[in-house]
Amino acid sequence: MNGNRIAKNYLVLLFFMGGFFLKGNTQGPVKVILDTDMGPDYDDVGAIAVLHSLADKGEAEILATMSCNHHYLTGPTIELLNTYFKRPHIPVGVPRLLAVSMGAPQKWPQLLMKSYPHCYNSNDELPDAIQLYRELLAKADDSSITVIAIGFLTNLSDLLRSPADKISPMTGTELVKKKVKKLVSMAGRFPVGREYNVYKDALSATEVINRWPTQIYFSGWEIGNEIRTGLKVAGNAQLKNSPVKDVFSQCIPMAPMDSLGRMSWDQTAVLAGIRGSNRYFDLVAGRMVMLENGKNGWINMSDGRHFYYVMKMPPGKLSEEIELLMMR
Ligand SMILES: [Ca+2]
Repeated sequence: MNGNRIAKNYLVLLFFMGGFFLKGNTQGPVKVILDTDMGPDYDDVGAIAVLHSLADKGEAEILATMSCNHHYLTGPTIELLNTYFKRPHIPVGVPRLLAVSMGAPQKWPQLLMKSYPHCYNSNDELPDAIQLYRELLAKADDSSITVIAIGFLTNLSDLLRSPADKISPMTGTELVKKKVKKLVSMAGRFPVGREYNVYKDALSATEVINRWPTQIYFSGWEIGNEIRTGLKVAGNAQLKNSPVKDVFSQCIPMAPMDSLGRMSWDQTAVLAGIRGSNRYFDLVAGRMVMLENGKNGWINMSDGRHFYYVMKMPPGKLSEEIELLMMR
């Protein structure tokens, strides 16, 4: 009798576990293309660490990592970091058309290039980002790709403008509409303001804001500004031979404003892009609009296709969660 009850309970447990795993398998990891400026600020290093941590946990599948920044070291730095995180084969695309070129004032990419294995020394050795986007989207399932942009919107604008070619009979806009599920972008200030990723290439930002055919989720300047990370990474004695630690250790002491840790703009977009925003942020629906001089504004619309995040989780708690992922 007792044995029967144990067997019955075991079967019930298996039933619920089966349901759990079945649900997990049907959802699967989020298929991500990351688009980063990897240079001017070092939150991109924290963001790519978060991305790889979430991939390690089975929550994300990284299809490609793109640079939107012409600076010659951006592509090699991205490849170096992918290699460090044991994913050296992730394709890296770089801009071939007009793009902003911005190096790092703290010279951290040069530091990494001296210290860690990498295959490339210049963007000239890497493929065109737009071609790579088109190839990946052409072979993707419908509405299957999440694009996470943590830099200028240059590549995404060029992708929208790309014509049909031998890769696909669809234009870039048609490919995005069919294959992309959503865009999550660290860009803008809300409800109104002027933010670096927007004003540095305002023409591209305008194109994407006006023409991108899927939902766009914006993690604005005001979100990442509240979330400080990097001190625990820099002070973690157990973390050895880590490019993430090296960058934060080198850069944080160079700016008094970073004494509480570096602002974590880009990590927020990666985290919410993969896990969804619900646990971390409330959403405001509407439409982002471009104003003069690279400023953006906002129009509230209940049926809007754009959303901006508003802090829900206390910033200190979110900082802890992000920094744990950066140290994984
Ligand atoms: Ca960035």
